[in-house]
Amino acid sequence: MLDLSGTWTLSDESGAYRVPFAVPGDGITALHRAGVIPDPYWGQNEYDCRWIGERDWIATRVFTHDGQAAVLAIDGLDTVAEVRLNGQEVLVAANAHRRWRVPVTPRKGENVIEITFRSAVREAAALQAAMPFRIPYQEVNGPIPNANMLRKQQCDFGWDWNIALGQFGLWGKVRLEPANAGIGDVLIAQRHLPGRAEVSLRVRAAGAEVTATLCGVSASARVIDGSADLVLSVPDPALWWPAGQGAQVLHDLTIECGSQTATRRIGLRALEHVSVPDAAGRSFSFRVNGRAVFAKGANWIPADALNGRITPDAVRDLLQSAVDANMNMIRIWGGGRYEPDWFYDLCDEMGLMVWQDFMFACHLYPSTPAFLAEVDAEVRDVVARIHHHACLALWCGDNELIGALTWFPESRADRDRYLVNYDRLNRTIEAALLQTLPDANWWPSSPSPGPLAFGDAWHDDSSGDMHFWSVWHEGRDFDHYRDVSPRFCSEFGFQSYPSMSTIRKFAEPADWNIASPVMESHQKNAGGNARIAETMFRYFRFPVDFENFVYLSQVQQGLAIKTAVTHWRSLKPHCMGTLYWQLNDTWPVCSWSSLNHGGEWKLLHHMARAFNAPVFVTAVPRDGVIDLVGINDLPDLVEMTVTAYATKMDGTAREIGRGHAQVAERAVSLLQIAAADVAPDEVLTYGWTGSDGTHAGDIFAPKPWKTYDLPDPGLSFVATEKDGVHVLDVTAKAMAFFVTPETDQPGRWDRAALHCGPGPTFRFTFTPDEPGMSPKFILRDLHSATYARPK
Ligand code: BMA
Repeated sequence: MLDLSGTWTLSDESGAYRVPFAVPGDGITALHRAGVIPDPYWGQNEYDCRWIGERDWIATRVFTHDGQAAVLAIDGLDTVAEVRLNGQEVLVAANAHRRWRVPVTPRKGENVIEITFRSAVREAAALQAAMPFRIPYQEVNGPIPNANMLRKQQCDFGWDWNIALGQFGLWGKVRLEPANAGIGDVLIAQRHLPGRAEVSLRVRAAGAEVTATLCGVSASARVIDGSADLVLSVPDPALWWPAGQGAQVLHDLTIECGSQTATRRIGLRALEHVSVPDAAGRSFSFRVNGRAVFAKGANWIPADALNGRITPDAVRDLLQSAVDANMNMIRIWGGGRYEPDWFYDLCDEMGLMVWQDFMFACHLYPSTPAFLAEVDAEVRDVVARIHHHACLALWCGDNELIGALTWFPESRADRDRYLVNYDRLNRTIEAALLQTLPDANWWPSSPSPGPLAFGDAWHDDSSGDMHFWSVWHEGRDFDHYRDVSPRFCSEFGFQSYPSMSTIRKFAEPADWNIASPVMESHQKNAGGNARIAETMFRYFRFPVDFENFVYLSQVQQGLAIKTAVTHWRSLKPHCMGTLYWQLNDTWPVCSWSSLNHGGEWKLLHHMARAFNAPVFVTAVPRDGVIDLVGINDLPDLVEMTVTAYATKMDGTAREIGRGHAQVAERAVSLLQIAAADVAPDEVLTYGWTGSDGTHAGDIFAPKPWKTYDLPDPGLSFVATEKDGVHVLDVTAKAMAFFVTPETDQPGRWDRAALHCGPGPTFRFTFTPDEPGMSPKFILRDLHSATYARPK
């Protein structure tokens, strides 16, 4: 095998530019590293970088070879490209989502490989012009037009959180393999029977016989017509579980054919997607090894807008943050990419179930024979590549394509045409998936009320999965989250500004104003900043300055999502999943994410860790009552006890009730309090314990925070350091809400947005990214953020 990763040369069609090109990587990152363009993420540089995607680029590399026949393997070619070996065309490709394997005969000695990347912007426009009828795309998610024409990461042409650069390049490895390498794709299916797991394999191989071994069990089969079928029966299998449910046991499956060996690391588990008609409509849930598992998590978008900037270490950190916030599922959203193999390895190891969309989002798509043939090949290829991962829970046809039928004048005027057009695409995906993997968990679209149902899954909460956007996109109150009872909410979100440490990476202090052109250019959802500010007026007193606006925008985002998640968890098992929009960011931007670009936690992420806790109590206000509902996601029953207090702003508290119940998989009311028991100048504070050892508490403010007169809590702290970890012991003289420590150094806090009352000490710990720093600390809380300090 000859790895062709490393430094190539990149030049443009005019010959004006010639720079080193790190492969795998993208051309824009190469131009930036060579100093030809500024950092596209800084200020408004984005707009000065758009020209790059409007021309062709040529990447070349020289290598030496022994001249034996070989296979050129390319794992990610973005997108419309011709590949030449020693001047001869060997591949014409137009799909960034596929792997390519081409037989080639290099010369003995020196060879030149050359890839011409056609301008994706021009190619997309030409394809649209050649369509039999116009295929509309969503302009708010496409400042560069016609992304829907290309099998390319759709957000590369911009999105309502993404920079629009039209990147190109090689996002996967490039190598020369010996011709006739013995083992190709391996399709793996599992069946779980009492006391054993039956693992069936279909191995594509060039050879006479294949032998496979798993957990000490071996089987062999002859190769017939290029493939061999084997069954391995594993007694008493050690099972894989999602995070929070058990261990993530992984086993090496070894496949041998002649002198060739291949391995796949698999987890043994029965992962069922359950969606059946019931009294409410149609359910939607996951069952792992026979146990119903409430899915808690978020939507995943690409780890960076530029592929060349993505590193496995940074992605590991993002996924670890998901697990640390008590998540067990991510949804790989359909406007990005199918991730590289190592991504799914990480999810296997961490117990993060993956809901995998096929890569179609928000636009309409062609159904020409050429387009569908490309989709068919893409689906078969991707499924064969990643299906064996233990984390893989669901294959979903697309993101929001059913809703999109109602978004364009063309499809509104002729729904028949565009619905049939959509169904051709959707059936192509479904058929290619199920022919490759007959037992796959398939869901036609997200959101969808169910198979062949084309209703409004943005507002109908009875069936299937729901995208509930009324609070953000329609400006409804946070309480409106409690008006719907989704079966599984796979998208709902609320924006915030990125943290100051992230803002410093793209804006000078002179631009630190919520309406400055630089801040506005880092907000891609039209009206987004106004929505954040307007919502603040509804719930809070206005923040005293820009930095406190940033902080309060994150408090507000956290409250919105907490309201949704905790309420829908209280409906368990009617509702069986909450995946908020969105976990991460592709660049520094105002968005719905809970992690800043670069991985630092926003307040929502800290709050999610608390509100996703397996044993939890939430306050549900309704009809003059506040219901304290106990939720338990652990496999075993938990005895829960809750004590409730009405608490004044100075911290004086009166006990107003106690409750107790056994909580298993169904959420249970522990205590009901008359709403009138909490006076207008009081909040409800409550603490709970569980027989599993849980000891936690929370606050519920029945009225908007702006209506409470907050005394200065006189927050103070004592900072100490041990072995590079900094400890802040915080005390308050009155109630202090959403207490958040900040530093001038990069690193991670163990918690934030904590409510502190007078009396005890509240401990926060900070682990800096680099040891040996002497960070400075400050504290923010609702009072410091919204009450002007006396001069
Ligand atoms: C959803 C997503 C994305 C979008 C988000 C915020 O519906 O599927 O298309 O970024 O809304 O508007």
